[in-house]
Amino acid sequence: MIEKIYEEMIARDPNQPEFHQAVREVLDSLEPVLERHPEYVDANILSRIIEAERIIQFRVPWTDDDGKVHVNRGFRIQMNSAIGPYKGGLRFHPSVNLSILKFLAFEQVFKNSLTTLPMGGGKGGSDFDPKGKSDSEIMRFCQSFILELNRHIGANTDVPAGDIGVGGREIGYMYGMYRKITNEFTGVFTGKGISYGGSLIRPEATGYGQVYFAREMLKTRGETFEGKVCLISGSGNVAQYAAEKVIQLGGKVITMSDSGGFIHDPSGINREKLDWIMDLKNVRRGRISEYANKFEEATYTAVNHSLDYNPLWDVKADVALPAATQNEINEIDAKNLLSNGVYVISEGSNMPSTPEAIEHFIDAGILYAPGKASNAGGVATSGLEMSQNSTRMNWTREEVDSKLDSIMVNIHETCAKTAEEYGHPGNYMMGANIAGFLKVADAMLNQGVI
Ligand code: NDP
Ligand code: 2IT
Repeated sequence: MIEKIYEEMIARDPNQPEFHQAVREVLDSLEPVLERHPEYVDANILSRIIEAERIIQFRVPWTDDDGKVHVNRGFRIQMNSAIGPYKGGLRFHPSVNLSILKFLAFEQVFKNSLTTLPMGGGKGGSDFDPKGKSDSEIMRFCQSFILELNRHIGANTDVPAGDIGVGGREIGYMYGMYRKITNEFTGVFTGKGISYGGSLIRPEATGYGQVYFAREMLKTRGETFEGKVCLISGSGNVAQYAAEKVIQLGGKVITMSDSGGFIHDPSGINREKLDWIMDLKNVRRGRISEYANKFEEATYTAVNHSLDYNPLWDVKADVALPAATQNEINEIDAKNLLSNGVYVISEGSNMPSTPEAIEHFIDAGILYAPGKASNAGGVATSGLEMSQNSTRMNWTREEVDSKLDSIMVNIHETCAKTAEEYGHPGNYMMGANIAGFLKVADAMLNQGVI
């Protein structure tokens, strides 16, 4: 039955490989669930859960600083609202298309369910490339994007946030335009600035949560981060705060990257060097290659597109924390990671490992956490931002961080327990997919065929 549903989906949307990949992983995990719960089969939950409730696509015209008019494409995938309003980020990157946003929205449904907070799943964005654009160009683009998207979102309908290419600056411009159009100050958007309804710890949350999850996995073997050598990919929001938390827990981060290549600093990226990277990326908006000019103990390796592997994953280490983009770890990378001694992988990016890579991790019996569990801290803290907005209260850093930490501990426990209950002990991927699915499937079942 699973095979048939999968084939029908491919026939319907043949050109969406990333979406197919995300669906395949979840469907394959659900076999033991369907055996125990024929009611999900009878209600055809699977065919319904892989079909978006609504997809919005729109034109985003904007004018650059020279007065030239450009047109990008905007999207919002409203995937599933059975357990709460649609919730998920917006991605601005030239690679954005329906396949990528549908895979992200699909993953978001299960991730949001795992957080235990009442949030459905959605995702959106544009093929707009923010690189090299001035602040005023970014502002005009964001305003044009919201001029259309505003009518489809709302604090109780759909609450967007950031993702690749969308951080505090972009959320600010979008929120400002939304507020002007609707004449309402509501909690639509998370990741807002602190002075206008944002939550403390939201910028840190995804990276911190990713490391808390890894810490929990290490705990099952009686180990800690102390002295662990860590590889991080990316140098954006998630990567920066994953690095910060690893440093705080006594680990040593030796790599970071951007789309141009990666830096390897065998002496470790310490607090002072990380501050320099944060300034480089968040203020000066420069390239990671500059790190190797500033700190001579480091080397920079440019991405070589003719290689069929990423040399970043071919460095000796204990822990890998991917935090850049989808499919950044392929089968060769997985083999390299394993042969270099990596035995903890906690995904910050969404779907960073190809199915072949995941198979190697699971076969090797290492501590492997899929993104929908280990990167859920970001959206969980978005959920906490929504709660604070609804009650018009603000929690302290310590309060939010402690709630985030408990949520990550809870997700870890749920994944571990569910994997065991369904006959796959130690397999966090099975645990995450099954536990995430069960809550949404039950809600769909109870709410009838809608
Ligand atoms: P940012 O835009 O802040 O940073 C992205 C980083 O990844 C940059 O260093 C970027 O390099 C690099 N990168 C992006 N695309 C590619 C690519 N195609 N090849 C190589 N490197 C690439 O995004 P975030 O840190 O927010 O997101 C990183 C990952 O984490 C994404 O997969 C996102 O979906 C996921 N995630 C984010 C959450 C959040 O709260 N922000 C929550 C959960 C998951 P460059 O600057 O050169 O493009
Ligand atoms: O992939 C993700 O979970 C995010 N980009 C964060 C979504 C959110 O709504 O905070």
